[in-house]
Amino acid sequence: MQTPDTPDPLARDCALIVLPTYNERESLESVVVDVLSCAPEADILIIDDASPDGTGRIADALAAADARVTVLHRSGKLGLGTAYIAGFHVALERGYGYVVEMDSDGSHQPAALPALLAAAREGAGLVIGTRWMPGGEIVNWPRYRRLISRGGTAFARRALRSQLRDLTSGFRVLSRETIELLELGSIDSEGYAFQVETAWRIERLGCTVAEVPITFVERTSGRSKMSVRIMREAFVNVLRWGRELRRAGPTRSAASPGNPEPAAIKRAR
Ligand SMILES: Nc1nc2c(ncn2[C@@H]2O[C@H](COP(=O)(O)OP(=O)(O)OP(=O)(O)O)[C@@H](O)[C@H]2O)c(=O)[nH]1
Ligand SMILES: [Mg+2]
Repeated sequence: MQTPDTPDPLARDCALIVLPTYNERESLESVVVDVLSCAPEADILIIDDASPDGTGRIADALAAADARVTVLHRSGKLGLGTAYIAGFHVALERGYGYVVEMDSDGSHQPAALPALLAAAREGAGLVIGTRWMPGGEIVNWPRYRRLISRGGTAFARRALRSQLRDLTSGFRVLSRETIELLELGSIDSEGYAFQVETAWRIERLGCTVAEVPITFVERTSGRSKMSVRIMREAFVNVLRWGRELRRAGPTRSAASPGNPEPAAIKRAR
């Protein structure tokens, strides 16, 4: 992995786009090419968990071809949540002002990056690329996936008293300041639960959250890593956090007891 010795002060205005990969050899190259063309000022960090299909070698070739791309290789499949936490640490060390979370399977459209980054630069601590809002769309998802996503979001919103409309969306921008506020060491969930946990914690911390409509396209290659275990983790964790929230009282949050006010949400953009 390439890492500069000292953070570049100019990096404060820049974004690090974190692309976690596990067996994404068919989609990774086109995602990286499109991201670099849609957000030419940003850098990319690919985090590959020793993909058996050779995705890591493709990532290395992409890094060798363009200095904006670097790769973090991990020893095995350690989960999406820990991949993003590793990416957050790298971004803080290198001095970036923003981190983008993005899938590398083609579901998240690089063309949405300018709007997401603009919302972050306008001051939102968290920008969520949102499917379930006017202007948002899902292409080619079967009915059961829509039901799981809508049902899961409705359940989590209610249990966590959240105002966010797409708690499980994985296409996001976090500001450096927001990442510094999150206690990264205490986040233990991955998959959908990781996305719900971080969004909800940020909302409860009182950061400004912007929701920007996105079009989500079902992957056309590779295989989903969604599993019953990941869905169960999300369900169990949301129930637990909801219980802690109710015990903490009507306005106080178990996740951020010192910050009772929920976030200011910027709605449609
Ligand atoms: N490094 C790393 N990446 C992972 C891991 N699990 C999933 N990913 C990547 O995280 C992104 C999201 O995973 P997906 O399998 O697409 O999950 P999803 O988007 O919820 O499911 P689909 O909609 O079916 O694609 C993809 O780029 C995966 O390759 C992991 O354990 N480690
Ligand atoms: Mg996906």
